[in-house]
Amino acid sequence: MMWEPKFEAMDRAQLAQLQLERLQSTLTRVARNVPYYRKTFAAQGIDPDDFRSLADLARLPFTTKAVLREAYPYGFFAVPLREVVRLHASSGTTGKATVVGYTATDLKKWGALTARILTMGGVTREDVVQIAFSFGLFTGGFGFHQGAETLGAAVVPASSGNTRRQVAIMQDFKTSVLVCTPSYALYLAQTMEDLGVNANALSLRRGLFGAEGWTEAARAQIEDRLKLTATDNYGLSEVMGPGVAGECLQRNGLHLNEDHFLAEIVDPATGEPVADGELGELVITTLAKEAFPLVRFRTGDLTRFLPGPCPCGRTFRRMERVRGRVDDMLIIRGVNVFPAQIESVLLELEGATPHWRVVLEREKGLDKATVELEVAESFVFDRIADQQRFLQNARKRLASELGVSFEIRMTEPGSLACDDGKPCRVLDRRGEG
Ligand code: DLL
Repeated sequence: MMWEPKFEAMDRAQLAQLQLERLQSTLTRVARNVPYYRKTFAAQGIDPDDFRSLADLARLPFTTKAVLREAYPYGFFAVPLREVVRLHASSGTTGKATVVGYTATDLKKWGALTARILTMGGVTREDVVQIAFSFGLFTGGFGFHQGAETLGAAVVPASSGNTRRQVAIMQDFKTSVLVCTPSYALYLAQTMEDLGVNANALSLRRGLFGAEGWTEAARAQIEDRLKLTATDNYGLSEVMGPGVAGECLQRNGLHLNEDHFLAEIVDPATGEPVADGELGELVITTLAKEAFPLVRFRTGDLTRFLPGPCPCGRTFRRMERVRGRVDDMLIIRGVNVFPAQIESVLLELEGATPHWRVVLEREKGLDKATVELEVAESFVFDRIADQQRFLQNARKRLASELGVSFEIRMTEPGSLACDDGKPCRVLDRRGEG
């Protein structure tokens, strides 16, 4: 099922044409109405009227969170405030929040985009949708609320918190769809178990989770404990909120709503596009927003494009679930390495556990990288030869996937836990002595 098959299953050549037209009109509008773009376009000799091909995108300047912050609160709005009917704000975990605005048309489009995400996740108008995202400046609550109403489902704007009450609502209202963060879903599962509520007795069948990173292991747990099918969805306030990308029921990557958002993946260090399918930073240009359009916004989120068509029939490209933040990037002997990349190689090794860290040192002016890895207790190396093979294989895999050689050190289970119980993945000693 698709909410807007006309767009979601659009022929790729037609989509490219639509993107180009929308991009041209966005560029014209921002050049006229947003001082930052007017100035940077002028300085770089960019004339929106000359913009003829999507391939020219790489000539346009990036927009960073820092630039948005400087324009606090309304400096990036492309319409007068009287045309704005809603304000939200990014969480502002680092520094000042960014205020984002929506015109009435923006809100309508946003509703359609979140209706797409809900439909992708298997929601229909027959459903009772409990939204346990907070309703406030955060975009999650209102964003999904409008989508679920657009879809014609019965919406329960439960908002976040008061978990016992959420459970009672699920029981009494016969909630069939849960929308919240994956961590809150797990917390709800725990609360239900503590209260002796049997998930099988509830009406839950689908869960749409997003707004933070999670893993396949978390998905398996949520599905098992809440008895629903869980899909991932992605978005960010600067660009819109939820509604940017979501998994269909194939659950093999998140379809980007490409008629509204032009996505690129760039090397976070150089800003150059990475080769197709390589991991890098997601950069988004909005194509149809009125109040808060953005050109080449650096999301800071790491992902890659996935190849091939999706059996669901959508033609929109898929991105892999977000692996982490660019801020986590390490530069080892000049090569960009993300802790998430190391982890994904390690987790494919039989006997490895998710408990590991990388230690960086400097020897004779050169970076030395060592991965310390806890090995499962059940995975006993009877023979030195097996141990050698494991280490050799791990080294080879890391070197070929990351382009850097690592030493591997196996450690006892439990030896890498940090004080606060959270993993600390990187110990960088290169600045010491
Ligand atoms: O989290 C919007 C949203 C609400 C998305 C509800 C999905 C569902 P912000 O508060 O601005 O907006 O946070 C955006 O959260 O840059 C990512 O780092 C992270 N994030 C969002 N969705 C995912 C996801 C909303 N599915 C920031 N996986 C983004 C991993 C995610 N990280």
